[in-house]
Amino acid sequence: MISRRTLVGSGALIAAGAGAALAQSGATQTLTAVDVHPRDYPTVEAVRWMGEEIERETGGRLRFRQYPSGQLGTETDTVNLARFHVLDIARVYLGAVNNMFPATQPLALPYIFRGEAHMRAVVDGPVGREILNTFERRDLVGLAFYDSGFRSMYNARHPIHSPQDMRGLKVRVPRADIFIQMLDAMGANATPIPFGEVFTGLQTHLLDGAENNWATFQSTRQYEVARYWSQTDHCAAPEALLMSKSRFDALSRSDRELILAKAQESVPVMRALWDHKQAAARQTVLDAGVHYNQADTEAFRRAVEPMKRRYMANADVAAMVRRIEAQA
Ligand code: BDP
Repeated sequence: MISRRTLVGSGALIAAGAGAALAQSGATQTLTAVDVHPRDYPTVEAVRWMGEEIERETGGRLRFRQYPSGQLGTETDTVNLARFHVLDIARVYLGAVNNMFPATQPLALPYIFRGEAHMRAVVDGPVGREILNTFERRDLVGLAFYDSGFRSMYNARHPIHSPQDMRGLKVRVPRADIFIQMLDAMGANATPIPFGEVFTGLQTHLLDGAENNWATFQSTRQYEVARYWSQTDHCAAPEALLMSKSRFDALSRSDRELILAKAQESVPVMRALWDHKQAAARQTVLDAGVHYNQADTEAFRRAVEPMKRRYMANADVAAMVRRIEAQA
């Protein structure tokens, strides 16, 4: 078990924590919001929009201070920092909370969504709401789901057509059992390392490849070292916007309602930014000469079937998957 004391290690964190405490005493309250992505990324921009809206609506009494680019640590770290109320808002990939919040697992299973519209309908509907509510069990408030597109495979060695081409490749995955099992099932050596270390890992050949969406592939410049993109579309788990529950509960009722409302309103804002970013990133990468191929997605689907069946052996997961599949 991580204690609050061990978490408050770095100077930046002490500054953030102290800032939050100071803000509490005055009229102005500052909520710290973190992300591993840089400033122009759609998740960071959507949270910025949300903060500006809240600042405007409260006449400057409540505002956000953002720490983008992973300044306050890995996603797993920041989720815990939010739980222990060292920081207030953490935007993380669902993979980062998959192990800790099993209710999120159905959304991260491979080939669970028929397309982007299906994924959006699921997270916007009762299934999404129920999953967001489960964050409360461990000191967090689930504010919203953001888009993360579909993830595909990229590597520095050769095009991947079928799972056979994955043999012997060290492929980075987020630190989540689902991702490790998924990539192992596809034939790779799944290598869980933090997001911030992937570029160096590829550059130094510690890794052969990774998997992610177009926007991340481009914004991290991983495409400069991994020159083969193979479209597998294997996972469309969304991003999660989470808030420290103790910080949330300490706010007035009207501030809590404002935060929830603005988080919901930030979803279409994020999606508009996302659609644009995704298309632009893909174009940048292809213009830079990355080799693109469509993989045999049916072969990948078959490869992960046994792994999916193991998850479905859990009645809760199976019930949730049926509801997801039934979503129009
Ligand atoms: C990106 C997510 C980011 C994750 C990263 C990962 O936006 O939050 O850290 O994937 O693979 O798509 O770890």
